[in-house]
Amino acid sequence: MGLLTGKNALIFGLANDKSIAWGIAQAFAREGANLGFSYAGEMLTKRVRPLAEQLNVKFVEECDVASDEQIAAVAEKAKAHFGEIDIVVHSIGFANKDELQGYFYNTSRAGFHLAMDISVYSFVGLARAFQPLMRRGGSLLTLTYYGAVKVAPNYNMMGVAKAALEASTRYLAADFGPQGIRVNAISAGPIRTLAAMGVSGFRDMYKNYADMAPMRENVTPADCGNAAVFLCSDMAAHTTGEILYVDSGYNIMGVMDPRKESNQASVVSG
Ligand code: NAD
Ligand code: 0WE
Repeated sequence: MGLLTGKNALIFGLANDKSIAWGIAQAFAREGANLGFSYAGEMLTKRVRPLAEQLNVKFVEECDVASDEQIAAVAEKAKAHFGEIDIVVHSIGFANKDELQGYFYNTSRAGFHLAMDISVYSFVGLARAFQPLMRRGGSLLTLTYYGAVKVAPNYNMMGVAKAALEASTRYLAADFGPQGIRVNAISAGPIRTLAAMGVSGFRDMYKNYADMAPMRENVTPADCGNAAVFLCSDMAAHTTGEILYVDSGYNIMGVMDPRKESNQASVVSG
């Protein structure tokens, strides 16, 4: 028996086989969850359908989370297909490219609103729409990044949006706790996905990250998948409102360790 056997899980934000959502989908399938996918834009149909087939997922619905109507429609269809829902994963973020370079103070009002709408409100909107369908023991999960807490050059508007997303995770956890529904976030290290590859300077920061992180390794969508299994399973029955770092320990470092290879042997010999 898997850790998610008997649970119905909906995953939002699958774009392709590099997506964090795909790492989560594969881990959930392995643990016996009954899956449904939602994606944005017809363009993605040709990528998402084959992935759904790989995991034998029958529920595949388009939903632009900028639209309350589309969120309501996908919740309606999910109710018809699954009856009840145990898990909703929100793996969506978006800002205009203009808002992800140069100075944060140059952020436009429209760019600020767009990033907050797609990257933050959508999680609240999904929580609202799915709350009536959710069973006790269920959970909501979102994806965040350390740029919410500390300044990451160029992340700019997305950092501010992620800070609001992390706060939203706590407020939703407080709202839904009495119904036995948990709300958590995974704060992932940089991963080469579609959303990340469109970012100038990502390559360098990806490499620097591995050099600075205690474990000297980058993280993968599969790592996020395994952490998501834990957070959405009964193993995390009393964990809610939490931001779980899946980052090779990067966030604990205050100052970079100048030792090139501080492996166990050199630590012991001093
Ligand atoms: P991705 O491009 O594979 O996924 C982003 C998804 O957001 C896509 O599926 C896209 O279709 C969806 N999306 C954008 N606008 C939408 C809309 N209006 N309606 C519905 N869906 C919409 O990239 P990813 O890196 O897997 O991103 C998933 C999540 O992980 C995001 O929240 C991102 O901020 C977060 N994250 C990414 C990294 C990283 O380095 N890649 C690190 C930490 C957190
Ligand atoms: O959350 C993210 C990705 C956010 C993102 C990326 C894009 C690129 C293409 C949101 N919207 C867009 N819009 C686009 O048009 N990450 C954590 C990955 C990421 O993005 C960065 C990073 C890192 C890390 C942007 C600048 C600096 C670092």
